[in-house]
Amino acid sequence: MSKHSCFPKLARPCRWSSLGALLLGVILFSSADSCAREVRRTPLIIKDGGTPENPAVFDGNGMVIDLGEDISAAAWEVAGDIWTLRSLPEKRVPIIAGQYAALFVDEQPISVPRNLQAEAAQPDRKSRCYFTAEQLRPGQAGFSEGGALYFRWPEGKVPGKSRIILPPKEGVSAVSIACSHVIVRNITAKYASNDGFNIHGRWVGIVLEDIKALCNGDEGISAHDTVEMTVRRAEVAWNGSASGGIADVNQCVTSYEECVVHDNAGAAFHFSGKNHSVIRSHIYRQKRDFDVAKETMLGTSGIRWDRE
Ligand SMILES: [Ca+2]
Repeated sequence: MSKHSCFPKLARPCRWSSLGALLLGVILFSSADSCAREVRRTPLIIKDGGTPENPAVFDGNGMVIDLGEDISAAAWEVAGDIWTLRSLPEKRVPIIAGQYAALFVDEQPISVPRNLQAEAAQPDRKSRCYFTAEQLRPGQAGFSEGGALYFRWPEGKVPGKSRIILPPKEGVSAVSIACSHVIVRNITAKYASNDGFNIHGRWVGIVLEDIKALCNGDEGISAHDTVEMTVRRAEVAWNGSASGGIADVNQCVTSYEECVVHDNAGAAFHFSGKNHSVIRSHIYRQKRDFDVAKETMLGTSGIRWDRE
């Protein structure tokens, strides 16, 4: 396990004068402070687990994984609240419609709706038909035949006054976990094109604690396959997935405790795995709290849902 270390290594022991002790305090304090704001710009893959009795611990110490690119100053063509970018940054192609956020205005995910009427006329272009700029509602985006990206500014954001953030190319998650018996804590994952925290496979004994999953193109947290995972004290917000801020699927078994889930584009929780529980959690500014597939088990208690 590559453990993250905050503090500078002190080469050899020495006796401290009170001034020295004070200086050390300042160094350690400022080091801890800057560490708390460390921003990592590349995905993190956690591969080293422990045992059921002795799980490995990956403590991010407040690390922020931010995969977004600020394209506010790109060559936007402005027509009122419709903004168009004629050419996407290098290696970017139009994303499919109906699932992910194409970009973010500050924290707000900008969705790409499917144009089902156009798809009916072009069945070979499933999820590849977009609305024209004029047809978009606030907070929606689309792509032209030539690959231009356009969007209508969301309500509550003044055109030109907010940052426009582009997630990386399709399919990139901020944190991937590929091992069993691991506790992952104190990490904020934002602006991935796929999930903030993504877990695939047959891993068991995964615990996420005191994490934030904000502004990811797909879900904030998503467990797949036969993963068994517990999440405690997570904030999951402004994620762009049409499914949910959290989407646990396939045959996974997951439980959530003391989580806060708000402002996600889909439901707060989408469950289509085997068995799930959510207790003592707060949901707000969500059109839907739980979206649960047939045959999937869900137990809840102590849920507060404020429908603002
Ligand atoms: Ca996903």
